[in-house]
Order: sequence, then structure tokens, then C-alpha cells
Amino acid sequence: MQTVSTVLDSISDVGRDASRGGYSRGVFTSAELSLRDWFVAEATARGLAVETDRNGIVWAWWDATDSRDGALVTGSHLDSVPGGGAFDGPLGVASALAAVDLLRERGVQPNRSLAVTVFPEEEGSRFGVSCLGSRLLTGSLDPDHVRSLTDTDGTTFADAARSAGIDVAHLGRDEEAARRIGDFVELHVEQGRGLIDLDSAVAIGSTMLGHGRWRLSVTGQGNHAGTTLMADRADPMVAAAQVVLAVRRIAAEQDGARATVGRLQPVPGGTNVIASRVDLWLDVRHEEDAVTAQLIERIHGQAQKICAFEGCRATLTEESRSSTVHFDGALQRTLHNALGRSFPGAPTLPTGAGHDAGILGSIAPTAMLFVRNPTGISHSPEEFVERDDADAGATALADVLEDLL
Ligand code: HGY
Ligand code: MN
Ligand code: MN
Repeated sequence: MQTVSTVLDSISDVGRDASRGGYSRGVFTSAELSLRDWFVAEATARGLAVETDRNGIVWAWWDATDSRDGALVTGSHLDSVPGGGAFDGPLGVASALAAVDLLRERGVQPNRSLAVTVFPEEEGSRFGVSCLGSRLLTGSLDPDHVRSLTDTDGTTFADAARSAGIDVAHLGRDEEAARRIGDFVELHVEQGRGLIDLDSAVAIGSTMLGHGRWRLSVTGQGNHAGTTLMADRADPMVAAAQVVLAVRRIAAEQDGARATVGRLQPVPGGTNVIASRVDLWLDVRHEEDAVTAQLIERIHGQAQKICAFEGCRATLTEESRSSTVHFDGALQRTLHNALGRSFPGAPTLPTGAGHDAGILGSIAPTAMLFVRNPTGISHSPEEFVERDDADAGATALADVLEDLL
């Protein structure tokens, strides 16, 4: 049986980003398409029946019974943030493949079918909407809106998906796929310090922090950097800079809040040009959805004030929103019992990150397993998992799947 690390080693050069460091594996880019091919090959080599559905979700089936309805489903994603780590997403997919190997080694005879899945655009890094695949499956997105989403090059989701062989005419709620998910369990690298502090290789997810993404467009007057006196400027970059500081101040004043501006795009973006517009993206999170709403309202109000003073205008557009998720209690108890054999006393852990398991919770019981990341850093090249912990994660996942099959 291959260890998880060996499985991951085989993709360690796919999508390396020489300028940012780490990996840039945008959905349906050549890097992510190579990873999809890798997954199909690994799954096929394990005798799993592989198919890609209307929303671009890849399913690798262990057809243990004559029906796929109510199956046990596990998996994660292969797309990454720009300059991301090697484990966010792929660890869950590789661990699911390794868990299938372990179940076979143990001679497990499933009482229901099992599927290993790969969800597209979990990060929302290319088209802006996180967990795009699972949101399409559950019907929480308008397919026309999704088809028209564009990346920074102006490529639409429809064109990118078509290039990956997906017939975009049928995007959207997938009743058959929803019926097939009896329970969903996702293994994921821990993206904070939780498991370092708890001194445990694995943990069970308890809650997933609610979060949203907004685009703030600050419009001013584009002009010449040399001929425009300072007093004559309506510079959206100056307004945007103040908004970024206001975001930090407003979030710091609210217990438990997290607010980030990780992306800022001046238009046209010339060194000797006063920008005409600056787009910046807000990522705001809090365990109470009402507080997230209040935070974004305060940020928007402050942005309006700053822009009025700077002679600019601000427009806020919501791009995606997810409520805080409390994972299924009964499924969590099953995970606790299953882990009792190899990981007695495995802790539960809230996650500040979003995951497809959070979206799928609207149509089936879902649960998560987290594997220790000794750096406590994620969405960055420093993200890491020790080989032994990766294998411990696969063992934990196999224990859970065995009890649920
Ligand atoms: O942004 C998130 O929380 C996740 O990593 N997509
Ligand atoms: Mn992830
Ligand atoms: Mn991520």
C-alpha cells in the first residue's frame, strides 16, 4: 500500500509557481487539469469507476452494491489559492485513495457504495466564488450567473469548463448526485495551530466559521502623475489604502472577527498613472452570521465616508456568503467511536476555513477530520504535514469509513 506522502509525491511538481512560491492550481487551468488526470489514473488503478458530472465534480466509485443512492462519499479539492501549499485539498484526496487501499487490505466488505470525489473551484481563486462545485450541486447558485463569471483574463467559467469537457448547459442542482450522498466525510490539513496546541495528529471538526466575500470598487479620476497637482486629485488608491486600514481596525474591535484584504487591483495600474479605479476584495468571517453582516455594513459605511472625503465613489458587491456550520452531531459521534480504536481521545476542533463539507451539509450529514500542520500556516508555501501524521490521517479516515460502510 502506498503511503499518503508517496501518493502526494507524484504530484509535487504539478503547478509549482516560480514567482510566488508554492502552487498555483486554478480550476480548469493546465495544472488542475493535470491533477484531475492524476486522480483518474490513481482511482482507475484501484478499480474505481470514474465519472465527471455536469458540475465538473469527479466521482470515483467503489460500487459495492447495485445502487449508488445513499452512498458514503469522501474527498476534497485539487485547486489551490495562488502560491498555496501542497496539502490544502490534495491531502484529503490522497488520503481518501490511501484509505481505500487500507479498507481493501483489511478485507472490508462494504454494505453500501463508496465514492471518492474531487470538487472544482473550492478556493474560488479563479472565478471568485468559493466551493463553486458543491454550491452548484446543491442548487445554491444561479447557473447563468456561474456561466458568466470571469477570471482576471476575462475567460468565462463557461469557456473554461467547456475546455475541460464539461457541457455547461446542464450546470446546477443535481438531484441524482444529491441522492447519492448518504454521508460525506472530508479529511483536510489543519490550517491553523489547533493541533499543535492540542498535541494530536488528528481531530474531528466541530464547526466551520461563517464567511463571505465582497468586491469593493473605488472609483476616482484617472490622471497624469506629473501634471496633476496633489490638491487636484481624486485618487482611488489613496481612498483604498484608508479602507484597508479601516477594515483592520473594525475587525480588531470585534471579538472573534477576521477581515482581510488580500487582493487589490488598480486600473489601469501604471507607475506614472493616477488610477481611475481600484478594486479590492474583502474576506470577512465571524461565527455569528449577524455579526458578519454588521461588520460588512460598518466597513461599507466607513468606505463611503473615506471616498466622500477623497472625491471618490465606492460600490460594494457580494460575491459569496456561507453561514457558520455545526457539523452533524450523530456523524461526529460515529467519528469519535471509530477513532477510539487508533486515536483514543482525539479532540474536536473548530475550523476558521471554509470547505465543501460545509456546503454539502445542506443536503446530507457531513463531518471533517483534520490532520496536524506543524507550521500552523496555510494558503502559503510553508503549509506542511509530517509523513507520519499524513499516514495517521489516512488510518483515521479508513477507521471512520469502515464504521460507516
Ligand atoms: O478560504 C477558505 O477558507 C478555504 O480555504 N477555501
Ligand atoms: Mn481546502
Ligand atoms: Mn484553502
